[in-house]
Amino acid sequence: MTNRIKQRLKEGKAVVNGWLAIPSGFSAEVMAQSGWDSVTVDMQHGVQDYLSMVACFHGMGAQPVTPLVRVPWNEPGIIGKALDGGAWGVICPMVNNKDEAKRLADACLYPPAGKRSNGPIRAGVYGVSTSYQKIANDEVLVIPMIETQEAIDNIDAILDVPGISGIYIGPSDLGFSLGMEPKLDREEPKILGIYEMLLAATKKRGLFAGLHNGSAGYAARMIKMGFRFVTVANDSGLMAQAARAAVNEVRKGAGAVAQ
Ligand code: 3PY
Ligand code: MG
Repeated sequence: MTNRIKQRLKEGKAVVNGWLAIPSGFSAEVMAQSGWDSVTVDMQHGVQDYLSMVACFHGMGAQPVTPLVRVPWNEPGIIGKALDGGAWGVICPMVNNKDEAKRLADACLYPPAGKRSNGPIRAGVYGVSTSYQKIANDEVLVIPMIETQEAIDNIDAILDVPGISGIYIGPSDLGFSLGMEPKLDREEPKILGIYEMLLAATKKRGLFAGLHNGSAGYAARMIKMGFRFVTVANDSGLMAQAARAAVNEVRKGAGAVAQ
């Protein structure tokens, strides 16, 4: 088995990524049928634990989406377990310097490239059981999140760590770190300037840049700007949005009796 989004990125195509906060294999199944290229289980801020991550991977298994995880922190124990459980890429929060990027790459990659421990309990049965360890280092995506001033200051050293596949920007934490409001879909010239700098720094090394977005329109704009991995909101946000719109439409359409 190969990592389909890795192929897409190689071809210069954009990856449209779904995001799972809801700890349910069924909602993962529904999301996976919606046309995303990859779907990420969010163990940092989503209401997800290890077993719900595995349930979400089961739910998306029948669809041609690449299963990814955002781990809660840069900690080799959970990173190894997430990969063993079937993630084909790790998005890791708050990677701020070269040592932290190296720690992430070491946790994601088998020796000699890294220090990942052998035992792909579920990943190994993805139809290629005996050769998973041979292909894992080539297929697994190692994606540090860039979301602080410190990470911006150290970006060259972070990107030069062997094994890093690309970056994922967290706009709300980045805003916080710069003394601004924590939010997505930002328009501040300073932040857009940072995005341009990160796009140039990744492109020159053949790496991709990803971004978390709140809306489809902003995500499309960011692809045009150069991002090659965009997330749109998350399952719970999309459900709330659609539910609110349906309720409003009924009340508006039916008139006073439904107010
Ligand atoms: C952020 O905006 O800080 C994020 O981590 C998005 O997921
Ligand atoms: Mg963040």
